[in-house]
Amino acid sequence: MKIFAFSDLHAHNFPEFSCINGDGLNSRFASQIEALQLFRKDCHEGQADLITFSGDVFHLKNFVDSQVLRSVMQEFKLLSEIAPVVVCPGNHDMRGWQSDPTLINAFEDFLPSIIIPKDEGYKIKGWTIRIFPFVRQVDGLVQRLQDMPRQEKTIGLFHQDIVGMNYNGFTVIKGIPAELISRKFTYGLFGHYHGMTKVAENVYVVGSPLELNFGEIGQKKGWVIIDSDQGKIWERENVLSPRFHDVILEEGESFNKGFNATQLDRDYFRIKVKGDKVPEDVGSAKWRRISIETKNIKPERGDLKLSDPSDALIRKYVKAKGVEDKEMAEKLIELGKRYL
Ligand SMILES: [Mn+2]
Repeated sequence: MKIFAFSDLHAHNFPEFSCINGDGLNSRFASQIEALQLFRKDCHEGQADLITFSGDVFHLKNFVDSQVLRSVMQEFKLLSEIAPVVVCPGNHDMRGWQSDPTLINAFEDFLPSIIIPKDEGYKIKGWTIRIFPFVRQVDGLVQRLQDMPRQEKTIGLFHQDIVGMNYNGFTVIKGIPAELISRKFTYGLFGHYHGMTKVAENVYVVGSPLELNFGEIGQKKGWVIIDSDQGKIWERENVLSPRFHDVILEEGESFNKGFNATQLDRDYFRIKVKGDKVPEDVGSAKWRRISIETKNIKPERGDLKLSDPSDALIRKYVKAKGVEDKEMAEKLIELGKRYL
């Protein structure tokens, strides 16, 4: 049986550094959907028998934009036409502090192939998929796992921290020990931390399919594939989705060197320029992905601000709405100026 595992989609119309693309979608959300499409293509070509998701479908907990909901539901539906999709609820799938999955329950109602198994797990081809939805107090879950006999031919889906993992400069003390999962299950597939990480021979933190923000620079992104007949587990890295870059330019240093055309066109840049003069070639990359910090200038973000110089505002507006809107943009700027 071939299992394709993904996690931590965090679907959202992220406002920063985004624009509205030709399909009327938030460009950063569009990248999330594109990553799902890459995953679906891989599931299709690799003839997946089962697809697993280790938690955090939507970024926001108690609200989702109708367009985001519709697009994500559509993508999950297409996935479920390839193979059954088993979902483990993450903390972003819970309502506030309660262990109460909210929006992902809509999947169960609308898409019969989306499975959120109960305690006994989901059975397929002689295997059992068990889910362990996110809990805030991990001690009880660790105890439960310790008391459990080894689960043969079983894949455990989790959304928790793993003891000893190190991220953002701190080491996880309260979490699940990787060796416990390794001992009790044939495979363990975790969500929550967003960088793909092998934590034991048979245990993976799957990670998000693409970088979601500047905090995830350098993390490995993609999905995990298991061939349960051959006893193999491997990584599939997504090298096609946009990446984030923090760039610091010394005085007089040019920006474009060090990045290829694909990166300049596709990626998000947060540029700090030392000194007062912004190199000319900074302007040749896309406006929505650049913030500039000099001694005197505060970071500039992609959203429209009336405090921007009017020519910059027009450029941003035209970029977001299409060139034909230039006249309208100029009118709006004029209108806006009266209130400044
Ligand atoms: Mn999470």
